Amino acid sequence: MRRALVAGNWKMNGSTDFISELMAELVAGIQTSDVDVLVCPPAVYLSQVKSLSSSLISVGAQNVSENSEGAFTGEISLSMLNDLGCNYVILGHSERRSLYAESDAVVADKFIATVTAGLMPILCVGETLEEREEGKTLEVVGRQLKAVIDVAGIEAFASAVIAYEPIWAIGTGKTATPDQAQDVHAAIRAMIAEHDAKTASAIRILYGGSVNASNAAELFANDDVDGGLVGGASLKANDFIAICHAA
Ligand code: G2H
Repeated sequence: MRRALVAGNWKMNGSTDFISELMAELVAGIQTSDVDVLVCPPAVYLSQVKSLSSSLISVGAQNVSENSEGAFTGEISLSMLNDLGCNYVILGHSERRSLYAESDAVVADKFIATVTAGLMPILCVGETLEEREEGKTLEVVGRQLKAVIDVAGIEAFASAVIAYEPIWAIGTGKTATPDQAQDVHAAIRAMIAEHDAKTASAIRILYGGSVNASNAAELFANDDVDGGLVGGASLKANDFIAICHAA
């Protein structure tokens, strides 16, 4: 039985005042330990969020450097995230891949570095609308996964989470149907099973892309959907709390 995870990806949003209010509401509203809850604020607010969080809400980063330390202006290391008490890092989000040219190879290096540092990567995969319409969804998702498995080895997935985020559903209000999500999640699990059946049945596969308080329950009801990676709706306390309760 896999434990559900609901992760909030705040992206480049927030301020100290906004975060104080949001965290107070989340801490008050999230009293259940039936589901793992995670928030991923912008890096400059990680300390603030960690200090305001409860034992029921983990804190993670939206990105990390594959390098350990040194002359990498603007980057953040895994030892810094460890130092702040972060447990998770989102890797290979489509915004990182498309806007900051993160290749499959770079994502694989970040994945290995994250697992080695003892943090849990949330590896994002997903296709564009054009790729879906051309019937290439599984080819694209398979390529993105293979790039990491080839470099990191399947063993590294024992301490990882995968997030399926169809790019056409991100921030568009257009959600994959529960069936579309289930089909791809099952295919991802089967791809992992080709390497190791035990890892495949244990790994959590989150759905991301316009998850909200109204559609979360039907998405999470699918056998292979183990929670969500939530963007816009994670900035509204009541919505995020409702999504956590739906998992
Ligand atoms: C996908 C998702 C969070 P949103 O990027 O990773 O964002 O829920 O706003 O579509």
